[in-house]
Amino acid sequence: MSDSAASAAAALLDRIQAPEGAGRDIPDAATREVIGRAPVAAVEDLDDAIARAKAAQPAWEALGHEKRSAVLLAAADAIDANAEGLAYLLSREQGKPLNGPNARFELGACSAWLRTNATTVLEPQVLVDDETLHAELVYKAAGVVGAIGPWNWPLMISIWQIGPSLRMGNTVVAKPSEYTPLSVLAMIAVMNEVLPPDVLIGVSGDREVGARLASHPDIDKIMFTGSTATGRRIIESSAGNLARLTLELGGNDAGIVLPGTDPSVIAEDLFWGAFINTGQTCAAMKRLYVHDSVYDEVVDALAAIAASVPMGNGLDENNVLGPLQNRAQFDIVSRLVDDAKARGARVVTGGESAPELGELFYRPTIVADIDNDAALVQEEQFGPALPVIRYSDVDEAFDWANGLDVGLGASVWSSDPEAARDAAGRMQSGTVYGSTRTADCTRWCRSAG
Ligand code: TXE
Repeated sequence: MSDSAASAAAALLDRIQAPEGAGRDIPDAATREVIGRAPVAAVEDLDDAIARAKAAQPAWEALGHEKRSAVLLAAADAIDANAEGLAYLLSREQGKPLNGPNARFELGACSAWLRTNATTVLEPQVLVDDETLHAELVYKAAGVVGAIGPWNWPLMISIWQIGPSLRMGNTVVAKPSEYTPLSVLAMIAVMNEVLPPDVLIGVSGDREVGARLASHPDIDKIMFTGSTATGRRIIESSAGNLARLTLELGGNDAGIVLPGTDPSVIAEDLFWGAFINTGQTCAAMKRLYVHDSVYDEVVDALAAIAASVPMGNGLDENNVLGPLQNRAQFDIVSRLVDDAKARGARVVTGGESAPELGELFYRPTIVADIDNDAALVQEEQFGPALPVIRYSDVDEAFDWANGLDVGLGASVWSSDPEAARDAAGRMQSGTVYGSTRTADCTRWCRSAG
C-alpha cells in the first residue's frame, strides 16, 4: 500500500462525501474508525434524480451503439486510472484486502466487465426469413434502470448492473448498500468524468430510498442483488410500476467431492471456492459434501490451509482475508458456528472470533462431522466458516445438495471428467462449476441450466 493510494482515496472521498455535520458516518470495516460521511438522500432527492435520468435518456440512446461504446471504453479507462485510490477506499470500507482475489482484483473486474459490455456486438438477429415473413429481434433500451447493490462486492456488482444498462442506451440511477456507499459513489464520480450529465446518477440512502426506487412509476427496470427477503419486496413493488426485474438473491451453494478425487490437488481451489472475500460471496461454496473415502484427507487439507492463510487489516499487503463487513453478518456467522458446536460438530480449526485483529474478525473455520440438518448447513452463513458433511451414498449427497430452495451456484469435484460432467447435470442450480483437476492437468467446465 502506498501513500499515493491513500491520498488518491482521500481526494475521491472529498468529491463525494456529505459536508461536515451532515450525512452518516461510515466506519473502516477492520478498525471501525470513521473514514467518511455518506450522503443520505431523502425520497425527494431520489425523485429528482429519476426525473433527471429520464430527461437524459433519449439523447443517450440516440447517440447510437458505436458512440456509446466509445464513451463506455473511456469510462473503463477512467476506472483503471483511479484503480489504486478506489481499491484503497474499497478495502477500508468493505474490509477486503488490497491483495489476493480482493480489492484490486475487484477493480480489475470492473473495468474488464465494462469493456466487455462496451464491445459486445448487438446486431439485429433474423428469426424468420421465408416467402411469407421476415422477423427480426432488435435490441432497444428500456428507459431508466434502478440499480440496487449489496455490500460484499459493491463495485463489481454495481458495474454488472450499470454496464449492460448503459450499453443499451438506458440511463441509470444507482443506490449502493448503506454499508458501502462511499466506494460506489467514488467509482460513479470517476465514470462521470467522461459520461454525459445525468446518464448515471448515484443516490446513497437508506432502505426507504431503495423501496421508493423499486416502486417509482418512472423506473422501467430494476436490477437488484441482495437478500431473498428484499427480493420478495421488490417483486411486490414491481406490481405497481410493472418494471422488469433482474434479481440476484442469497444462495447456499453446495459442493460435492466425488469418490476417487485426489484431495491434495483440489484443496487450494476448494478453499478459495469457499473463502473468497472471506466467504462473503454470493456464489461461494457454503456447504461441502465429501465422500467417506477421502473425507479425512480433504478436511485436514482444508484445515491446514485455513489455519495458515493470513487474515487482518486489508491495507497490509500480507493479508488475503479480512473482517466480516458488518456486525449483523458477524453475528450470523457466530450464531451458526456456536449452534454447530452445541450439536456436537467438530471444529477442526477456527470456530471463534479473532479480537486481537479487530471487532469483526472471525477466524477461518472448518467444521467437520456435522449433520446435514444443522443450521450452519441449511442457512447461508456468508462468512468464513465452511461445514464439511460426510457422505457414503452418492445419491444421498445429491439429495442433500439439491434439498434447499436456493440454486444460485454449485460445484462438483472429481479427477474424472466424465463423472464430473454427469454430476454437474444432476445439480439443480443456475450455474454448476466443475473441477476435474488432476496432478498434471486442470480442466474447468461450467454449465448453465
Ligand atoms: O441485504 P438487503 P443485506 C445476503 C446475505 C446477507 C443478507 C442480508 O445472506 O446476510 O443477504 O444482507 C436495499 N426495496 N446477501 O442486509 O437487506 C438495501 O438498502 C428496495 C447475499 O445487506 O437485501 C441495499 O442496498 N431496496 C447477496 C440492498 O437492498 C431495498 C449480497 C441489499 O440489502 C429494500 C449481499 C426495499 N424494500 C447479501 N430494502 C448476494 N447474493 O451476493 C433494502 N433495500
